[in-house]
Amino acid sequence: MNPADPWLAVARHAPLAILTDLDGTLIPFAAKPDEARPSPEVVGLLRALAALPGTLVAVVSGRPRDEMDRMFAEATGVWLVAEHGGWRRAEGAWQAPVPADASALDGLARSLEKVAEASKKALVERKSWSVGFHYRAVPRREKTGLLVAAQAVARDWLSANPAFEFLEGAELLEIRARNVRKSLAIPWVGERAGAGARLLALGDDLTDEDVFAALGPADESIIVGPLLRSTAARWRLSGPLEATAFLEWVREVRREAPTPPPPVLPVPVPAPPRGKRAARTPHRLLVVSNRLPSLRSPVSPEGERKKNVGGLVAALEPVLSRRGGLWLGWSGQTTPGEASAPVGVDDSSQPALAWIDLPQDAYEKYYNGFCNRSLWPVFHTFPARTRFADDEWESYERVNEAFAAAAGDLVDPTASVWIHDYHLLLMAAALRRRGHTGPLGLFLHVPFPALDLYSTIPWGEQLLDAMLEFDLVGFHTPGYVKNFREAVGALSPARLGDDAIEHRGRRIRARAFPIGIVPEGFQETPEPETAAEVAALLSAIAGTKLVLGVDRLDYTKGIPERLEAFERLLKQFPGWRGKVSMVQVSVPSRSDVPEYAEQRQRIETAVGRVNGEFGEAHWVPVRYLYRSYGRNQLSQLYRAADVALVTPLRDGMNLVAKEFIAAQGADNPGALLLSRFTGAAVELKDALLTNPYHIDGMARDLDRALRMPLEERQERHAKLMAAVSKTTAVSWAEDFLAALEACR
Ligand code: GDG
Repeated sequence: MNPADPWLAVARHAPLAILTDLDGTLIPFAAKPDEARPSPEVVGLLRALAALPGTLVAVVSGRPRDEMDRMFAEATGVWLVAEHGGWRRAEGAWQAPVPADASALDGLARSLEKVAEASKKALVERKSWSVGFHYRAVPRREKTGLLVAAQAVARDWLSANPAFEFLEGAELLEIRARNVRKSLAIPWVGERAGAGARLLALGDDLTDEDVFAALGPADESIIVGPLLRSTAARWRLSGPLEATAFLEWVREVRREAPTPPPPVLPVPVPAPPRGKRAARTPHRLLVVSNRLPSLRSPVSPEGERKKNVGGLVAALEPVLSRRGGLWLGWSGQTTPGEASAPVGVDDSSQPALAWIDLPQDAYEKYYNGFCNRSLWPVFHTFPARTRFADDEWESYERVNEAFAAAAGDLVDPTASVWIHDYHLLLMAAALRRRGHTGPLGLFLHVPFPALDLYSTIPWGEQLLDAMLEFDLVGFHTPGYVKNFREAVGALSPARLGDDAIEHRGRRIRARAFPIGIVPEGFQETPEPETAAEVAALLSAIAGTKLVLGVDRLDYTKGIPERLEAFERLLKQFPGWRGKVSMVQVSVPSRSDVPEYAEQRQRIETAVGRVNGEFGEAHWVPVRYLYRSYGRNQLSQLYRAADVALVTPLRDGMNLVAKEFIAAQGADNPGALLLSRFTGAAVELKDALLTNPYHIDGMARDLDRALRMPLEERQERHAKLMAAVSKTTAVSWAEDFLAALEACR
């Protein structure tokens, strides 16, 4: 059969209803929506098609009505659907198919306009049922910061407005009423086209997916553009030029002029393999981490989400969204018994997410056990807190297998996979056993310990052997790379070359990629309502200098030692009594691991001791907050601090140090007292470096930081800010991915 035959049958069918999106489908994107207009040729083509007998043409777009009216004034007979199905017009006046109250969007539009003010090039568009934040024209280096800020505003608003949802389009963030969708156009067009009609739908973005999914078996769907996500469309054309050429051919066929050969035909979208637990998606990049950026409960289709805060999410979300990648992680749910649940996929989120549940037993043994009571303390150089158990190691192996099985189901064996952290060190080996040939990368967010410590792991050789199945292994610092190479040299038969490790005929690259932050994300002023809470705290300590600590509650962060140093300061430098206040924010973490519960008690005892010994009616020396704050509130606290105490006993990088620097004003910046044993100390050489194991020394350093003259603080801050701006979250992710691609 000639491949054109089925398409000839579609093109000749009567009645035929053609539903097509506009931007990205018939016309290329422009920097601003009003710069993109259909050419007279495209308008003429649609008009000519609509004029043919038995042919109905509807343009189904996200644009507002007035723009549609203007663009299609000459397109007699073409039906219009505006605002993603929220308005439609055949002949006569526009009609709204669903009643919806969208007045709540006014407040959101105002907040987004404030974000857009930071860049002259961003644009907020208020439509009847949605608000759009366009950032296509924003310069590249400002884009991510702006997007992160806009996403944060939208997320907060959505949590209070569940009748609305997020849509992330092509460099457009849109918040829209949930009951307004493009697929509302299908029954409308179908009924009017008459009995026996076939529908032909063309579209390119996520909003077109519900049209594709709602079509009947005799209808045809064509996705226009590169295939970056899984789609309900059955066919694909590579871009607007091909799409218009194809429609011109349909017009010629329907005119019953001598049928010309087709200039281009849609190609089939590969079908998902049968019998798999989840359909293989077309994503070419998969990120895997133990936790997902937001936890979605599969039993909550309304998409109730708990956002996972932290630098990794801020770094990877925008990079993955832009590259059309998929992110796999644990759902946050456990299942009873041994069986693991099927893989869940949500392709409509940005980035697309996939998840597995863990059996309750695995959560205990793999996560609380081997990850957090074995690997975490060894990698952070706490041998006394480390213990190993055979059943926990076996659970770790099983969970790594389960993640690899899910990954293998989700992406093609040639796709790139980027795996994160100490939870998943065995995953590359498990994926290779399943036939994965594409590049596999690992980034370790924690330190890699020195050989004598590493050697305490009973399965250390197996772990290293599995890690050598990656093509690229990334660490925060050259010191960790050196430790890793030393362990490989001692415990594996691999050969250490200058620029790669050679093993089983493959080359493995181990390199430092220091992670960064999105500096702009810490330079925003919070909304007055959000600011009030921190303002109240600040007014309670007014008149004293603020020494600030912010950490997850973890024994690696050295919080009791820091409190002791503060206590020592008050003892040895009594002049500071009544003149300085310490605020310690401790974010609850791993509270079901005994060492963490014990640490919490130790901290609370120390706080009680200092306040009992030194407190006065008018002065509370330490304010201890066991809770988390919003990012903007955190920035507000950072900005108000005279000294940040970032004094972990050991830390892979430590993002709080970088965030504190980014939040300071250049005119009167605070001082950073930073532990030598953080990865951050390698880049932030101009901080005051301190040794958290030496309490007297730390107290002296704190005194020096509190007394540091303005000029010195400014000089140090300028250098530190340059370091923080040099490697950002996004450049980190882009650098790693570029190096991973180079392994292909
Ligand atoms: C691991 C490695 C490495 C904290 N409190 C609140 C809050 N946070 C955010 C901070 C920061 C993040 O959490 C903590 O990051 P750290 O780097 O300081 O520490 P870990 O959680 O231990 O992270 C570490 C990191 O991975 C990245 O590779 O640097 O060495 O241990 O971003 O801002 N965020 C919000 N409210 C809070 O109260 N919103």
